[in-house]
Amino acid sequence: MNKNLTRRDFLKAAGLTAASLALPGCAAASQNVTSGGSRPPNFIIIYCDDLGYCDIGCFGSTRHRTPNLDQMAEEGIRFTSFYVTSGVCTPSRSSLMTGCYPRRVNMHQNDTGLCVLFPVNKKGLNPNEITIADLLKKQGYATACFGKWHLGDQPQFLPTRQGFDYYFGIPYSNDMGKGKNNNRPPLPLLRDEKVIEAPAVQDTLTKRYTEDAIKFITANKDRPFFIYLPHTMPHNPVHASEKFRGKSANGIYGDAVEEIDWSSGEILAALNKLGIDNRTLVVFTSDNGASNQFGGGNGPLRGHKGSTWEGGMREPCIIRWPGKIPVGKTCDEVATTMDLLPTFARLAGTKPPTDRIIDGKNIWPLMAGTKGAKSPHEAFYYYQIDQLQAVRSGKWKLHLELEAKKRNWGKPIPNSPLQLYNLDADIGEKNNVADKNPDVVKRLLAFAEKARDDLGDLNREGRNQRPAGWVETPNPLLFEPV
Ligand SMILES: [Ca+2]
Repeated sequence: MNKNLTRRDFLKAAGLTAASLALPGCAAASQNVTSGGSRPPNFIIIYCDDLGYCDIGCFGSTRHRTPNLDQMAEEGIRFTSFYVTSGVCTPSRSSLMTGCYPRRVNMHQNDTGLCVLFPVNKKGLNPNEITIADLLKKQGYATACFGKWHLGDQPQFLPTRQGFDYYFGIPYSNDMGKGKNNNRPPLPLLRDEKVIEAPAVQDTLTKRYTEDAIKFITANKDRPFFIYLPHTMPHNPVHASEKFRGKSANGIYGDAVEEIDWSSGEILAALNKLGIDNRTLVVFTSDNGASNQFGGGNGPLRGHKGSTWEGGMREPCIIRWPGKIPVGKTCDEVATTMDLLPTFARLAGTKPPTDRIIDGKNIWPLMAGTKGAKSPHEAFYYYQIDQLQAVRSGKWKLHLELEAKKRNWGKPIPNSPLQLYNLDADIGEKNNVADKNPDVVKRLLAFAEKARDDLGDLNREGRNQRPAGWVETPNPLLFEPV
């Protein structure tokens, strides 16, 4: 136990955190929010790691029991064309935090051109970017992140420097700890900026994130709060706590999904118990599609994690806010994780940053089920690392003709042809209808060229990219027992 966190340490740290939230500056900011008329809503984003499009009941899973998420969908709205901006963790997360495409904020690749950050990378999300947490904190929100960050493991890149009052979680993927063939540090579990356990005990991560999040919700029930809960699961190596292990019909992967369902139910129950259900907007989604190796499923979608097929980037999404969001609805308009920042900004009584380009749009009319509301995106871009591979506009998705189609791992695919799919009729991207729709192809190619100019492409800088954060001599995050 001495190597890990003791119960006493945990309580002590939680107590200090509660005290820090009660600082006079924080209280004053909170009063600013409440004195301006109606109180802004709380926000909770539950963000799974590698959960597939069809891994929960309300999105078609018949293997996983997810009664809490199914009920959440009945009490809210399901988005069925909801996108992340990358098929892998780091770039996808950079978009959720900043409301921008990964290339915009230069988080589309790591310091050596690989698709995600690794421990002790020089790169991280630039602290000058304005995250959702920065924006809401400025509005007087209490902000906390519980889970996997993956936007830089150096101190200046951690959640605590990116708008979060409090952090509890692992700084990168759970398969990036010390192994036989690497010199990486044992997988660190952090509270704020301090490693409190290494290697992190993964079986209980979902449970501990949940308990800590509920503690934070309870402590901040009387003021607006923003909780970002990026689960470590069901990313490989998949773990679940004792109560769930061996209980599902789909091995450890199903166990982990069912534990996430439990976790979501616990959080919704806490909101209800505290009487703040009606002033809390909760989003449930995933950072990218399921891998084809570990038990997850993307159902009718083609492809998987790490690709620009729908299976890599279209995610299950449920949004619930009793009394404000209609119950039991489905929205098939194109929406993205980038849209959460501008939408939350509006709901919190402020606006997104105006001194820089923000790619996300306010999708409140879609969330609110406004009759006739349409996607605010004339086009959506599918990048893989630094390469633009596809573009969607309305029901049409065009895969670009590529001499060498990049993959995250392994050699590029040579001579990938131009392909056009009607996603309304062909969600599985099976029937290439490019030949029959030359005008559509032309229109989507023009969007692609617009993206190349703005955001860049392989071997081409975009005119409106911003620099990532950079540290010349990064240090490993190590556990130092006192
Ligand atoms: Ca992921």
